[in-house]
Amino acid sequence: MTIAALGVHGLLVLNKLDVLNKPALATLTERMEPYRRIGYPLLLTSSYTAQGLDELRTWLRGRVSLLVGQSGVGKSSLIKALLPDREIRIQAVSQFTGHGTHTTTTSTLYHLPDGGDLVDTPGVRSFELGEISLGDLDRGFVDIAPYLGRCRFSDCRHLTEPACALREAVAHGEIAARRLESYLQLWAALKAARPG
Ligand SMILES: Nc1nc2c(ncn2[C@@H]2O[C@H](COP(=O)(O)OP(=O)(O)OP(=O)(O)O)[C@@H](O)[C@H]2O)c(=O)[nH]1
Ligand SMILES: [Mg+2]
Ligand SMILES: [Zn+2]
Repeated sequence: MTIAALGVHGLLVLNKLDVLNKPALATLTERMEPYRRIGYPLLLTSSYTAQGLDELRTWLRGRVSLLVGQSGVGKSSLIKALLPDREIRIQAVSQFTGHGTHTTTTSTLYHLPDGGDLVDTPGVRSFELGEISLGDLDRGFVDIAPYLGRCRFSDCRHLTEPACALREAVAHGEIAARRLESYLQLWAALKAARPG
């Protein structure tokens, strides 16, 4: 969402492929499908088995990239796998909480051997919307944007109103239900943050 608003390219990386069995993998790829459809390629990787790393290298070549994601998903491990000669601090996922323990605390830029740079960032635990406007939000949801302004009521909240273009698009399989949910959640959060 914010990725499109910032004007950068997004690539989704699903790491720890080695721990996924076939059904789990199928479920996850299915869940990622809406993102693939709106232009975020999905890459399956494992820093343990090196699966997908060649493809990842190809994507990273010649650009500056930023690895973002929840703590413990393996961002630093991926960088380590791409740069085996660098010492990067990697820590076990906390057995107690099951959450990552924020191993990476500052962002570090690494130069890649094939050209390009990769920035390791501390894991995201919570998500802040920061300085984005409702307009940014609308533009960020490239799958929803074409339907905005097409509801029968100009003040449609896309909840239970009749002839809501967004709900109809969901019903026709043109917008993924989860995406509309996210959009409405973020919209409500922005509204609450700056009423009026
Ligand atoms: N099974 C499996 N475990 C992995 C893989 N990559 C990383 N891990 C493990 O996941 C845990 C977290 O890895 P990190 O690389 O520190 O995760 P991170 O995303 O950098 O975490 P933060 O720095 O806290 O944001 C470590 O125990 C890694 O060994 C993988 O491909 N497969
Ligand atoms: Mg890290
Ligand atoms: Zn509507």
